[in-house]
Amino acid sequence: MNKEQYNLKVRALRQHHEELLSRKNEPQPWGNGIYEKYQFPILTAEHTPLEWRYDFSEQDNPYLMQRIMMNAVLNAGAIKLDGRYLLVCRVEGADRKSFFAVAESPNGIDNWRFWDEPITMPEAAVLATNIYDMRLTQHEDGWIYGVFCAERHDDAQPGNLSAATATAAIARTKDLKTWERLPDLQSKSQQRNVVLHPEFVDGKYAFYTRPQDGFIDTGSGGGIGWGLVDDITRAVVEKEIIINPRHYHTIQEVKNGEGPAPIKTAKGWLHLAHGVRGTADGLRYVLYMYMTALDDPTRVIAQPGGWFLVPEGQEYVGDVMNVAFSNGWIADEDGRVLIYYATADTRLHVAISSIDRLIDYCMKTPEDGLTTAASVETIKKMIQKNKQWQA
Ligand code: M1P
Repeated sequence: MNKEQYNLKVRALRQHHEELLSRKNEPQPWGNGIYEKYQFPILTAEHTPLEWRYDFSEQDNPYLMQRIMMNAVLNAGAIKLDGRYLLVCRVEGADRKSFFAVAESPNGIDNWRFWDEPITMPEAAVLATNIYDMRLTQHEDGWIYGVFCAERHDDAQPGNLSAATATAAIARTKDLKTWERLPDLQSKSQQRNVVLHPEFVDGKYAFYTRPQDGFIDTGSGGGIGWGLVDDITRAVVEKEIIINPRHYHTIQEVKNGEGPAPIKTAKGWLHLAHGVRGTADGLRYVLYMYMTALDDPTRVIAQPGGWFLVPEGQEYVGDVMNVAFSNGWIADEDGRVLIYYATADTRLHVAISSIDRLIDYCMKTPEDGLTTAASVETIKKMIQKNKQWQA
């Protein structure tokens, strides 16, 4: 390739990338009335900056190869800051290491652009091998907190290369650029999917937890937990209660976990969570919702039965099939709620609803009666009610 050909190839590559980044995204027709999913994923490995992947020196990279490949963009924390829609994405490289990178959009839907460099997250006292799935909380103390999973090899099992531990790591920032790392949360068990509540409760910091016996298995961990912490700079959960339990033969039989920090509304706190069940084909991750009381965020006041959002069509396909996961949403000033969800641990999407619609969904969707008989009765009740509307 001569110099001219090389330059042409670089130009074509940049143009192709720009076309992907600036592609308009439209709502999918025929939704479910609860939210609108959008036509295209909003962020994929292909959206990451070319400068992260290509060495543009013709001398050092004469074949214009990707020198560092990216594997996925998924599970993002979300925040609207100074009018800007921002996602702290989990980006996974071809080397399986996840890192955090901020992507920004003018409307929260399309035209997402990563900031120039990934986040340099300061280390905790014990170095983590991998970090991922940040929940952002704009806390009333004035800080923006990022709580995320820190994964380390379990050195108590030296013969087992796959033995790992999961811990909730905590960092805080004012601008998503400079981060102060605080010590990891201490609790009796391993933790993943830990989320900081945005307000003080009884003068303390409050965390949604997800106690688990092992790195993957929740085991005796009964569901989404709750614990209070006196000092966020040395966060210790002494007492943990389960506020949203798992149940036999439901979408959250095997595991569940809080999604993003809950949204405060006039009718209560809106929660988005993921539920996991076993199938002959492995685990199925779906999203579900529940609401808790304004005066007591641990008291569930509504829980629609079944899932709220699942992978559909192409969304099923990817690195980890049959997974929908969310740890970020934005309650916009106009009442819209932008829900950022990942599918198959591969790519990120947006679905749009509103505070009013989500409250209506939570309060008026029948609960899971936990048996076939109860489900049939619920359906029959609606058929009966609808008789008055028939011609
Ligand atoms: O692979 C699906 C998800 O698995 C984990 O979630 P949980 O701890 O509930 O099993 C997380 O690693 C998450 O990142 C991942 O999307």
